[in-house]
Amino acid sequence: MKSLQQTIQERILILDGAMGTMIQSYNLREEDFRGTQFADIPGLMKGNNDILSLTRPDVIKEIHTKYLNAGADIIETNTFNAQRVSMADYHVERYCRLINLEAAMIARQCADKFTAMNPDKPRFVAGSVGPTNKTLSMSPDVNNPAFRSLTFDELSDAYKEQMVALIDGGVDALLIETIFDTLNAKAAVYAAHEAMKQSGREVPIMISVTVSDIAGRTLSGQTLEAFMASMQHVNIFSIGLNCSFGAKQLKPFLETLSNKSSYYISAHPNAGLPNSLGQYDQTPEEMAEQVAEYVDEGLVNIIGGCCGTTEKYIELYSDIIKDKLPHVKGKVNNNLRLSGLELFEKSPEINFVNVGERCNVAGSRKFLRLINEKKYDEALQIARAQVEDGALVIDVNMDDGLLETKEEMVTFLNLIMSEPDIAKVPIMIDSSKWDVICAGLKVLQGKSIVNSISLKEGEEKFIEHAEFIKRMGAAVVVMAFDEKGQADTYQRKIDVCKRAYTLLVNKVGFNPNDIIFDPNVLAVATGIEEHDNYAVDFINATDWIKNNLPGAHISGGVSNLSFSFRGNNYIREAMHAVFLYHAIAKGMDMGIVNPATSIIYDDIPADILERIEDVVLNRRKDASERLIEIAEELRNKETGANGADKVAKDAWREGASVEDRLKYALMKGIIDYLQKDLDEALREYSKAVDIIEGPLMGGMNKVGELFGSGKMFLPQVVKSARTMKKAVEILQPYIEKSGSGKVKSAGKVLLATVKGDVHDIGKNIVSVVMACNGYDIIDLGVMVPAEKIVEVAKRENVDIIGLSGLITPSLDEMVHVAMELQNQGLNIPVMIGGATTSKLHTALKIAPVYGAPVVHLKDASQNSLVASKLLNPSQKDEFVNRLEQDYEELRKTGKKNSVGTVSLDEARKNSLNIWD
Ligand code: THG
Repeated sequence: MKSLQQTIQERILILDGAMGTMIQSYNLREEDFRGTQFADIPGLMKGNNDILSLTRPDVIKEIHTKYLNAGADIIETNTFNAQRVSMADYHVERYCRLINLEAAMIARQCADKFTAMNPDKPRFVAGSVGPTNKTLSMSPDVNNPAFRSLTFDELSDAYKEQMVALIDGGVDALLIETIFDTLNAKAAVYAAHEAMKQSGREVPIMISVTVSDIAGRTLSGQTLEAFMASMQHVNIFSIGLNCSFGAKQLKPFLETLSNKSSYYISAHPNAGLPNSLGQYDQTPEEMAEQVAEYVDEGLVNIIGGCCGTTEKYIELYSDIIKDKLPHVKGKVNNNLRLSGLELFEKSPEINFVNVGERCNVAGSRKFLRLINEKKYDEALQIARAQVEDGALVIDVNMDDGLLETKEEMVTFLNLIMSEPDIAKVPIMIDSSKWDVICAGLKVLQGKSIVNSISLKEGEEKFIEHAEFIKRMGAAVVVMAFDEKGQADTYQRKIDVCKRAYTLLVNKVGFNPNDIIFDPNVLAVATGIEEHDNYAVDFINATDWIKNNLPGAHISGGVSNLSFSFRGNNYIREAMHAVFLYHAIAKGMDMGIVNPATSIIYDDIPADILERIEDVVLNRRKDASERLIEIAEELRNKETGANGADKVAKDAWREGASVEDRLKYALMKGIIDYLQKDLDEALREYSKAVDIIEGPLMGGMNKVGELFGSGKMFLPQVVKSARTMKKAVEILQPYIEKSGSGKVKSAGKVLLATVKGDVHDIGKNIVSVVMACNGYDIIDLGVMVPAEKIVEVAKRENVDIIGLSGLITPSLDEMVHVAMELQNQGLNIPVMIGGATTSKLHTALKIAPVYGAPVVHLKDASQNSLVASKLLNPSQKDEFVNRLEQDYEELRKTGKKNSVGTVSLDEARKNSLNIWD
């Protein structure tokens, strides 16, 4: 007999319909449910469908038989609620093993009977595992958001008991379904692994989520993409959606799963939406018509039904799938994926991920005090402020000798989960205590980062910890420590990291992209000569790791670097900016930092910069003394307590014109003085619009330039963009009052990721940055066919078209789009961007087929600048001429190498010279 794994490659499989709806039609009474076995159990038994496998097995058998007759390839056991947690409601928790065993055997017998009748159509049994009646990620008590009615361990134990019985009873797969809380699902997959180990048999794991709102989030608030990141560690056979809505409303979410995963896809929707009485009245024919769309569009491998469906619905499926091809599993890139409520994907466009360091009792006196005093609201405020300041991940550390470390970690993480504006980002669980890390992992539904493990206690512990982290689905920071201690030289750092990498990848099977090395940021300028080369060693080790340990990321606790300058925040922050500038250039892609920092490399005055670089790059023997000297001078200028902060913080305002202040505020993303400065500007300028087009735009252009040259990183750019938005909001009423209506649009821009490509991070960044620069954006999303681009470009009369793509086939598709534009006689400039695109390819392949300018852009910071040149009649010709000359040059030199052999880096280098 063919296995489930073989059969699914050949055709679309039919899953059965609802068990509950069918049971209802039998109008069973309390005695039916209770039987003789449970006569003495207190309370009501009616409604406990799962007990019927023991008390009315004839009914269950008949229902399975009806579905098998209707053509179901897979039937589900009658065990949706059959674990201790739910069964406790009926006081029958001690019968869980029996219920599951019996249910699995009934289904097994029914399926085998049908297989025997027609071996060409083998029938399978999926063990149904529901979400239980409790949720691990939310508090049932409104007054106590940190409270949970159940723990991860309790739930996974309950699931394990159920699953062992299902496997023992002979199921072909486990279907973890109607998932509304990812943490419950994580407990289920954890249990599945344990159950398979115990029963000695592996079965495929099928996952099915239910979305709770039309935005497509789970009840516990995750987006589907965040959910998939949380489940990335599981060897998933199929992923899908069930319950929630009818087939029609579920379709867009099914498309998300199909496009963004590499699993088989299942769907078992409800029979439409419930009416006001909670009944489902979509007819089998109506439902079949909607499900047929899934099939026709190649979205699914398994189709079935949930609430409201019966065998009448399922029997129509055979016709729908006849001669239709099953969904072909997608491919996903191997970027590091993390999640909170939302997905965070570290794509190549994101050059640096800043992890907020402030929720650390050892790193912030204020945070320590708040936790000590149990002022959790204020402590949460610190987390929120970091997210607002652009932190992409939040580090949480409760390691303090006088705190109940584990309890505080759990409480704080639970509290974060009830604050969507914080919980949207992934968490970094920071502790040197293993039990604290375990406890943290067991309360987070997202895919988190464990910070950290190391070889300091030897290989055995290291492997054991790594295996657990892998099973809990987290990424990991590995500190460059070993049995001898902290790796403090270049050679030690790379040796330890290499050893850890080999163990993780070869022994543990850890995903290399989930490994984040921390080669130890140690304090420099301490006066101890051995410390002088610490930053250089870190930077060089970073370079080595990037080139030798494929997939691994590099992080570090940046603020450690400047401990010797405690009290002098300006020097400290300037040192961090310098360090990051050099380390990011070598591939440091993550860092634990203070996200509120406002100092960027470029504004450090030359004399200070020189002395800091002397220290960081260890360029001269007396570097430390010279930096201390200048730091003292700075301090002497300060007045009063807290002077360091004050002077460094507000010095930029003194003596500066209102234009310069606005520009500065934009660059730094400081909103504190916007209202004040804009009020002042409004008195000076006759038109509010001029403030936007003058100083504000000037500031944004500067941001673009700095980003382009690696002196600002993405979160800072986004912060600037947000500040711009805020400024425009403040000015909007004045613009409206003056009658000039809206701010004059800088131009209308159509953006699209081309057909065949689903990547949109880069494009979305372009969209944000351009919108903040006053462009009207029409974003057509991903997988956009050429015809659609042409149609919308014409209809909306756009000024510029931006095409994005990340995968190689997108290059050809871009050529195709350009040809279509040409065929339709359009003359709209095109901007090209995305990881595989290059100036060389644009020059050789795209520009030649289209009459209007086609400009390749290196990153999102360039678009606004280039667009403004293209749309400004006085600049356009010169720009286009230079572009054409440049392309001509590239065509001459580039062809020699042929496109295929020019590396992306070379192509990138070539593209640097045009807009500077
Ligand atoms: N690597 C990894 N994790 C880490 C570190 C690391 N976690 C902790 C730490 N190092 C990174 N976090 C901080 C947080 C704050 C400070 C330094 C590192 C800091 N705080 C101020 C000080 O001590 O002077 C306190 C300021 C205040 O009280 O507000 O510098 O290296 N993997």
